[in-house]
Amino acid sequence: MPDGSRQEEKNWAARPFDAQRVERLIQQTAPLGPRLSPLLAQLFLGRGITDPKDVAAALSAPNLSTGLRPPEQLPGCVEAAEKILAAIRAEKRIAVYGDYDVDGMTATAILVEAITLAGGSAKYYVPNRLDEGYGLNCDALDRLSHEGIGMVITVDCGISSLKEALHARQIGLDLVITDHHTILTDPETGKQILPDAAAITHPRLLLDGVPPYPFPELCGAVVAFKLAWALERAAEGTSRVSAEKRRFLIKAVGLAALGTVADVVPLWDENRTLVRFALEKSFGAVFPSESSDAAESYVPIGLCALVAESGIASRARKKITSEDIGFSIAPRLNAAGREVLCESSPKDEIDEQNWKAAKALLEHPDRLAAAGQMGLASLGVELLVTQSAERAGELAHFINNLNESRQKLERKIMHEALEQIKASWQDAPAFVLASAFWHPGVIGIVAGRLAEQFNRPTVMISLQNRDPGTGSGRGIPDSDFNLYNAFEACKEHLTRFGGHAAAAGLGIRSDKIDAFRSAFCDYVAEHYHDTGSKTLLRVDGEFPLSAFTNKTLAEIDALAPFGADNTRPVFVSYGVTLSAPARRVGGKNRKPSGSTSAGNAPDTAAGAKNTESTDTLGRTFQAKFRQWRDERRAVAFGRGDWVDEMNALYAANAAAAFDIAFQVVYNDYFGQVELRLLDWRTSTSTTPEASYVR
Ligand SMILES: [Mn+2]
Repeated sequence: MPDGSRQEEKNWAARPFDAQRVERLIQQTAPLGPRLSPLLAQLFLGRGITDPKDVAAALSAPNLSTGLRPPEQLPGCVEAAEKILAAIRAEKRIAVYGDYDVDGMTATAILVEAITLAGGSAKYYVPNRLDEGYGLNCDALDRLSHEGIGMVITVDCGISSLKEALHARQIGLDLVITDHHTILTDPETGKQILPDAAAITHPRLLLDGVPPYPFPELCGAVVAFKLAWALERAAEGTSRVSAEKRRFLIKAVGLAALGTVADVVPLWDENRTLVRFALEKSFGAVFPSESSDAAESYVPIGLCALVAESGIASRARKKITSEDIGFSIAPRLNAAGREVLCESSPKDEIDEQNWKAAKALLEHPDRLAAAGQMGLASLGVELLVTQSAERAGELAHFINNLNESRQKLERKIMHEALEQIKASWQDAPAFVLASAFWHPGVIGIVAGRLAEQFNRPTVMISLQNRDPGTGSGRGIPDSDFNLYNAFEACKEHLTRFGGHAAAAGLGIRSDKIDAFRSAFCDYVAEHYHDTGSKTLLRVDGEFPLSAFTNKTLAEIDALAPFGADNTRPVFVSYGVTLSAPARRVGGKNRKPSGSTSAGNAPDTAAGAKNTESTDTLGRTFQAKFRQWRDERRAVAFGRGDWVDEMNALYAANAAAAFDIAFQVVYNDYFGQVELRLLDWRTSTSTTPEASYVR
């Protein structure tokens, strides 16, 4: 760089800090529990948690009976449980109709097992993403009805299926809808438009005279979990359930936690309690060990097998983290639902082998019988419900291989999308990209990565073997921009749309794409006031390198689990120098040596805010930073490009000072804390020590 300086890539935005409030919070919480360190107090305050009681609650052991609202509070939940129990007692055959993402798969597994435990017989049906698409469809309902199914329970879908609900009624199917997606509203009256079903449970459902649910940010699997809880209570006829049912509910909390982390709902309130409980209790025996007794485990055996396949169990680890779920487990399960292999898709040798394995697994005679031709997502559900260790092993191995096919497809699509942007849309306020060569199951992940990288709302449309095409959009994390509303405003160009503020899907005819693009870009230009092309990096605090020790890390972990709306804290240190030139490590497609407990080489969950940078952007940056007598190892996955940049500055001046932004993680391999470098600049601080917060 000609002037020997370097600017940060992201906007570093400090969370509010006030030394007096830090001190006050420490004093106020002292009687309620262990004394807070200034760092931890600052983390809470910076995240808007100011009430000492909330701080104490966040730090105390997760408790389901005080930390979760009972199912009676969830709108429609008890009524749905009663309808299901009546169907069980009438010996109706029941099908749980799910979705092909982790939230849908775990929700399906929870209810299938709950109905069985309550004395009923349940099948599951997971639509094929490519052939059927998301949500209920009339053909599937017809097939289920022909198979003798008398009741269909939707999970993670169904709330906007007005037409399909009418069809179900016409063919005599009882329909129970459980969902968490956006409810249609009448623009004139503002009233909710609901499908005609026997019962509906949904956290945003407004019932006459009933106050709205206080924390509507539940994922589909948690809605299913609450219904399962209500069902076991109703079946038992008391609010205390048997030991067997209690065991099941603890296991179901684990499944619901997978859905919660994978669906990127905020990890606060009930969601945080649930995930913390799952990590400590439900997943207590997820890693194989001599002492663990299968009968004592609350983990589905298929999940244990998948964890073993994923490689995260290979280190001396006692516990699984939310980041393990988000970056390792969820992407693997999701890979099944992406249908990356299908009859018509082009295959290399490895894909060909995987496709043969898929067909053999789908045709297995012991397979839980299910209606129609389901896709590979049904294997993900089977992994979660199977009782056979052998079958669990086969499925886990297959799903792990499938994840590699997914990564390969994703790299190719990312590359082509970047080419399109470079060629035509560099200055557009939002991206609407389309291709007939993009696999519709993978476009959502790429849209999420582009939205984050360019700080612009992104819609990716696949026209592969289809017109209307399938589109998947992602909004901007940490912003007020609402993607669902944007689609609503442009709906004249769409054949269908649905979803949430941050992630939504659509259908569109190829001849409407240009018109949609200009309408969507106009909407974005008007409604999204971006802070420039840089993405926002929220900084929790500024501390010297010496502050980051194993003890500090334990304090930081008190805020865990980290994920949506509760991101792993980010710190900055000013005026650090390199101890030696930075190095590039790891092969192009290999994980760096020494995996860390805060996630291995990151692997993206659907819609997760973190981008998968490991395999696609290059090798890993590694360096040691020094500040006075303190030295810390730092890595940045996929940022091999930083090595040359930083070393050029170091070569010009070995005392060159940098300001670095990073997260702190524990490296199991080296047994010490290390920094996960997120951004850096040449130091602008002349007397850095003067500005430290100690
Ligand atoms: Mn969901």
